Amino acid sequence: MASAPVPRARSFLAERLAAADMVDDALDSPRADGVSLAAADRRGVFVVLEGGEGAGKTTQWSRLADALRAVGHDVVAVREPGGTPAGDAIRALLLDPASQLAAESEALLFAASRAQLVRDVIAPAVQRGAVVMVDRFLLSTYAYQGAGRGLPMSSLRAVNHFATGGLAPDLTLLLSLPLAEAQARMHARGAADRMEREDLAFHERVREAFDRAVSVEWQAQHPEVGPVVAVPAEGAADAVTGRCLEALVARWPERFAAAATAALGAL
Ligand code: Z5A
Repeated sequence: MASAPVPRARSFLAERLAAADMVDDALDSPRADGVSLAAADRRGVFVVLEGGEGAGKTTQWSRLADALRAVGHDVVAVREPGGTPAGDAIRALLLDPASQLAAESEALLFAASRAQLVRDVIAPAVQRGAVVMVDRFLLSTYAYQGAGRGLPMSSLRAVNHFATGGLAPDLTLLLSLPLAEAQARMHARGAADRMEREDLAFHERVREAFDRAVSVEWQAQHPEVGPVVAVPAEGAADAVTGRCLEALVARWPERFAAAATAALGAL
């Protein structure tokens, strides 16, 4: 008599991902601390600035926050890693050239800083209706720890879903600048941190990963990153700010048209 088919054993990875899904379910449910991470609870907007080092993200993050505040928007601007006391301590460890970190430890530390920032700052601010502007987020992990360090994307995705509770940016502005120009800006600025000291091949892999994230196909496969639009970062800072504002207006015409008109007039 033929025996009943034996169910195929699930792989170790599949078991781990199933376990991660169970945790995600718990995070997507209403939380005892009142911080809901569900998309339906958002009154504000969650905008991320991304790009390789030297592209001018931090400059634009600060200029955009100022421009939006000047016309009355409630803006919360934070950077990754950091933005909370725990995150700032993690940042110091991650960027210190003296830190000896395995790639896996590095990825987990970025995720730990992100988890704290989401719960303490981003989710509450988006819920109350603020414009939340974050200098780097999940896409940086995919570019630096995924493409740069070569860590498996499935692991980065699972760990970061746990860290973010499924909270995805509403829009990422990806500042795009030729690598040589970005590096010239960094050399002009001086002193390099632990990540910036990586070799050119590392930074080229990071750059290619950011470039891939602009495609419709890549974004369809990575809904956890949210929509990504490329913003050319060449030229004077004023011109780049203008392009960033245009991208915000294209995504949210009613919310940002007045701010953009005022800011563009003042540039
Ligand atoms: N990282 C990671 O590996 N994984 C992750 O998940 C996350 C981060 C979240 C954070 O370092 C490091 O962590 C980062 C990625 C990694 N490392 N790297 N390499 P950070 O926060 O200290 O640094 P950064 O995010 O890379 O920013 P940056 O180095 O300061 O670059 P930037 O923000 O793109 O550029 P900037 O500071 O605005 O400008 C750089 C210089 O160019 C400065 O002197 C400006 O005055 C100048 N600049 C800016 N705009 C212009 C224009 N338009 N023209 C001329 N000059 C300009």
